[in-house]
Amino acid sequence: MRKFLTLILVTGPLCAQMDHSSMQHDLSGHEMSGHDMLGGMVMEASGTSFNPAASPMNDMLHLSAGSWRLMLHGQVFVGDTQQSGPRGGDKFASMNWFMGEASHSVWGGTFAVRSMLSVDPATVTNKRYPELFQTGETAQGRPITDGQHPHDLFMELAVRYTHPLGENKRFWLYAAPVGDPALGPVAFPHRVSAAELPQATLGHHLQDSTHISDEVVTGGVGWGIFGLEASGFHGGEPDENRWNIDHGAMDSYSGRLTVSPNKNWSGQVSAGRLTRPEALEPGDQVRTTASVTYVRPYARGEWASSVLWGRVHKLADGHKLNGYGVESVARFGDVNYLTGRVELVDKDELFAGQFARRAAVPDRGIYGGVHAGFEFYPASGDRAGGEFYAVQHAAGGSSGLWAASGSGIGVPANPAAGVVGA
Ligand SMILES: [Cu+2]
Repeated sequence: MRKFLTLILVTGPLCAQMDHSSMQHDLSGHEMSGHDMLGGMVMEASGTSFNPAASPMNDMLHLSAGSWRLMLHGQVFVGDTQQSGPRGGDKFASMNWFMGEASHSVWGGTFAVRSMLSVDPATVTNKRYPELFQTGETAQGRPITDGQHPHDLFMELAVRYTHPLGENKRFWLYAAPVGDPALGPVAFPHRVSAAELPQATLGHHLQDSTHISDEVVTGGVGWGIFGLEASGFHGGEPDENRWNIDHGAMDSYSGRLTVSPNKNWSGQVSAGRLTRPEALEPGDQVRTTASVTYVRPYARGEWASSVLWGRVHKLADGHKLNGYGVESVARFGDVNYLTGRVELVDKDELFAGQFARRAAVPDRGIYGGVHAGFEFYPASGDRAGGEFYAVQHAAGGSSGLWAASGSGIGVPANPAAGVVGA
């Protein structure tokens, strides 16, 4: 039994709430039924993925410039994580992203240009932050274990065109030198149910890690409550240089079926074939994911939850990894949050030699993580927060148990204190 402490991450949705009236107008002008959500601009989180229509939008900034509509959105998390011990580490870091989208009516449809940026490469030093049992991608030329890589400066650079096809139907085209193909749930940084949990899911590389891919082209059709999409993209994960835009052949493909029966629910199943996703690992992967997200608004808040599953089949040796997760965030009293996540994830590169021997020795290791946190904004507008973080694993032979507890203390000076909850 090993103990460590996590004290982490106080955040500010770096957003304002101006000009809510234009938003209201759009929402009230339409019956927000399934077909309006599918492909609808307001619902899109990253790439062409959807959060349910009932997701809170009070932290987006909507403006207009002439006949263009502008939408700005962003989040900044700053904090210190302490996961001391042989596998862990401590770090002061910031995770953040900023998104801007401009849209315009063209030929009876909507044309949109979007950019999403992150300064993670500067604010997460040495190319990783500690996260016990996390794996995926590389830092300093070696596979990352017990850590998470920062996101790229250019998370998304994309154009999209959405066009109605008569009653209840529409199609959309999306093209992005850097963007999010139709594979997986809404990526965790943008998923409504993970809105106050900046740490990556342990299942990230089994579920939604393609959210930053190169050379993405997606075509989709929406029909009633259903959306069906297909994408081509470059399968290789972003390289370690997080400041540039990578390039590669469009060598991978995916498809996704989204169902949004009403404004509260959205679910998806998707599958893709990825060519050489991991820089240091041979072989291609087939990835399959499914997820359901539910958002329930109530007076002065809402409750958002997701159930997630992702599976990677490594074609080089037939190895299969599954990751399951449940996460939830409840906002209450306008500005307070309670959030948590529980995961159970197969890992194959946590221990020396595990990757090499896994073909001969079936390793059904199960690794789980629990993230839980709370945030309160006292009347001053400062934000107090904390996170409880616990992980444990039980792997055949090399088993161990980690238990963790942490507690947060108030951290003042939310940079957006003046506008949050306005
Ligand atoms: Cu990611």
